[in-house]
Amino acid sequence: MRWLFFLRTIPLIIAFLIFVGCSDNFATISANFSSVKEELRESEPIGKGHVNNEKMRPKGSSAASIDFDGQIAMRHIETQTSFGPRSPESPTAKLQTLSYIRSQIPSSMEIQLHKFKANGFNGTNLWVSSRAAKKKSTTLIMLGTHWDTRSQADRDTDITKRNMSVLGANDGASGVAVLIEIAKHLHKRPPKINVDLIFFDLEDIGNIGKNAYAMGSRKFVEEHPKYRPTAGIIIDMVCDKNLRIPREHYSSVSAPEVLSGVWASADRQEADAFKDIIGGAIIDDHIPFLEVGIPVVNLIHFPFPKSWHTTDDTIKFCSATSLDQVGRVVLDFIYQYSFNY
Ligand code: 1BN
Ligand code: ZN
Repeated sequence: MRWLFFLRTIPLIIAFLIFVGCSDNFATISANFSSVKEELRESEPIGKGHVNNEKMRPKGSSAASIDFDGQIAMRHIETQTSFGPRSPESPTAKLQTLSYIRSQIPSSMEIQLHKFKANGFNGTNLWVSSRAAKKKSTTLIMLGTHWDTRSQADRDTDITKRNMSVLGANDGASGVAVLIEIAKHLHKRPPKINVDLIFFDLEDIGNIGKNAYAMGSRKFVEEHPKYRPTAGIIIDMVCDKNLRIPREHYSSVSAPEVLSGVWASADRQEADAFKDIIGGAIIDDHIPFLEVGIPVVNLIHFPFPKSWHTTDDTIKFCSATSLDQVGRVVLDFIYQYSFNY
């Protein structure tokens, strides 16, 4: 009879064990939930359009984990350099590059070509709109880079090479590579704010003859007087193995909040290429925007690497890790802005 009593108690024992198991899970779930609440409290929005410069989320949370693929970005550099220099005297390479960039942009995004004339050159800026938030948000962040390369390697140590054009793995292709991968991320995980990506032409013929730097972005700003993004980031020369990005001077004077937001992202992303010191004063594609009062910062390697404006600006000095750092920082900035919206 004793074994019969034991048999009858088995369901009760099982029920008790299930309850103990569940309550343990329940305790874990509620503990996790309260830690999520703690996180949320720490990361409360600090106002519309305000760029955060505090650490708002603990590392390892969604803002910190951005799986940017630096190796794929390296392949974008390889492809662009395979076309040869993308300077005004290489129209075929320029057409191939434009067509390559277009082919990489997700179909959800709108592409416009801005054709312009500057100092007798024909230029093309490629303007990509990722407006997933459309009218739900009035915030628009502009991310830009130049896709052209310099027609003369006028810093080459070998003077016989100074008339040759620059291949521009770093100075041209690296920014394009990062922006293409950013476009793919924005397509997969649309932020709550609007983002434009602009690939500028004719940035890099400054001081050759009577040409200036940043002619493409200047024409873009002049010919789109109603285009007024909330803020922006220009990236240039971001693939070097020893990447070093200090706070560019004009950006720190005219767009300090955006710059602090970027450095907060660099901090969250543990991107040690970003140096918390003031760097050079660079005339790049951010200047025409700053001149009309749009806070746009320039993320650029400084002091310039040895390969700068030489025939040695090839992929051998590039690193996937450097591209990865810049990609993650810019995306973190966008998602943080979106989170605060
Ligand atoms: C950046 C990359 N720049 C040219 N190639 C801009 C620049 C302008 C750099 C003036 C140095 C001086
Ligand atoms: Zn250059």
